[in-house]
Amino acid sequence: MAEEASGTSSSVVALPQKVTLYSYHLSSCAWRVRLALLFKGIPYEYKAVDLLRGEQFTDEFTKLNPLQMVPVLAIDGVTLVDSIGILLYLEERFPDKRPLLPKDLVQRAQIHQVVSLISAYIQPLQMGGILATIEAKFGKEEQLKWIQDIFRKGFSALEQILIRTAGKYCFGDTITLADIVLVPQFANAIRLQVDLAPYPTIQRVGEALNELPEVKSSVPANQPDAPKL
Ligand SMILES: N[C@@H](CCC(=O)N[C@@H](CS)C(=O)NCC(=O)O)C(=O)O
Repeated sequence: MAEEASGTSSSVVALPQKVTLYSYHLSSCAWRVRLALLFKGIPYEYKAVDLLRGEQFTDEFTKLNPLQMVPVLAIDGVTLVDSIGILLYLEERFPDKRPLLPKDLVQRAQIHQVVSLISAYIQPLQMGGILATIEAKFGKEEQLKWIQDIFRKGFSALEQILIRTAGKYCFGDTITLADIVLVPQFANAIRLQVDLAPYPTIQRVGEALNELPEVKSSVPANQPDAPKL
């Protein structure tokens, strides 16, 4: 990874006055935004939206996001929806606070390729609603096969990319947006009992990411709306 992405928090850009993240502890998309806010050192208020109880369908929440999904981020007097749009806003608004994209255009494109592979292929095909429909129509066994197939195709492609680009993390030894989207997907793979043996690079990078303090504090179990054990 080029040095330009390895900067520290040297920015003089003032922090926004109030930042509110609408999140659900188990949402992988909201987890991406929690991570970016933590890496960039932007304090935020956590507003829980209980997806299991259907709070995303209330009139109040639909006004914030007509697609009725988390995450939503209120920042700088605007309301932003969609995790990738939010990540790009944070990166462009606070480019010097722990940069998550390098300046090199080819590397940026490769990082966007990984972000897209995970956020536009792997994650949408295993959303809770889709898995519930498959289970209801075809049963638990077919649902598991569906999950395994998505991961097999998605992670095989990702492994081939990361073999060439990874250092300690997805692109060299610097955290980028690719790592931000990988963290929740890696956790989902483990939760859904995906065999990671065919993907040694993903496994190594995922485990290295899990050691970071920002990752530890952003995990679902550490969110205010996680069930108390
Ligand atoms: N492309 C959107 C997808 C957001 C998304 O899929 N959110 C899920 C949780 S990870 C959700 O809110 N689902 C609510 C539902 O399925 O009713 C993003 O990246 O933010």
